[in-house]
Amino acid sequence: MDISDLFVCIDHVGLAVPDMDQALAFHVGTMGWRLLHREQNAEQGVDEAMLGTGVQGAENAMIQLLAPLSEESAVGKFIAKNGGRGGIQHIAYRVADMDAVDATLRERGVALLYPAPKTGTGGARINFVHPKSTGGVLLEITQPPADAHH
Ligand code: V0V
Ligand code: CO
Repeated sequence: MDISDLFVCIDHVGLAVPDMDQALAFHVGTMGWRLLHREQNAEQGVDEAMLGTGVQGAENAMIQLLAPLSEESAVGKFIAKNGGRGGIQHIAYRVADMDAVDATLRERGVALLYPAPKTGTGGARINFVHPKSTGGVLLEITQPPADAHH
């Protein structure tokens, strides 16, 4: 299958942050990005804030601030390896049909982290490709729910 048409856009860039309050003060207070959504995702081990910019109500660029819920979580380990500092933890591609993209990537030998998609921000379906298979960048694939605003 040609999956090129199924990649819609970069949904968000995920930033690991050691301190959510400080990160919000900078990205929202100083930079003026809008706070679109707050959520805790216990399965992913993150406290999350989705920020956006662009036309209000139709933000076309998003960043996801991720503070770890524990040291053993993916984001906790990332920050520890980075000397206690934050950084770019992942890039998320939005797809129109997760099942089709998932199946085609597997056929092409890509090792997705989860055997089936898990629940992400706002009820999205998410999966990841390990940085070892991508040249060093953790890639997320996300399909937002049909009624998502962003
Ligand atoms: C680890 N490595 C990374 C990396 N994390 N490289 C680039 N970006 C990252 N984020 C490198 C690390 O430096 C080592 O390189 C190597 O990978 C170690 O592999 P590992 O032993 O498997 O490392 P771990 O235990 O740190 O785990 C890495 C993975 C973990 C990718 C398996 O982070 C994971 O399960 N991620 C998926 C879940 C996740 O990230 N959730 C948080 C976002 P050397 O030293 O060997 O060269 S949640 C989210 O985005 C949501 C909810 C949403 O958007 O909806
Ligand atoms: Co993400």
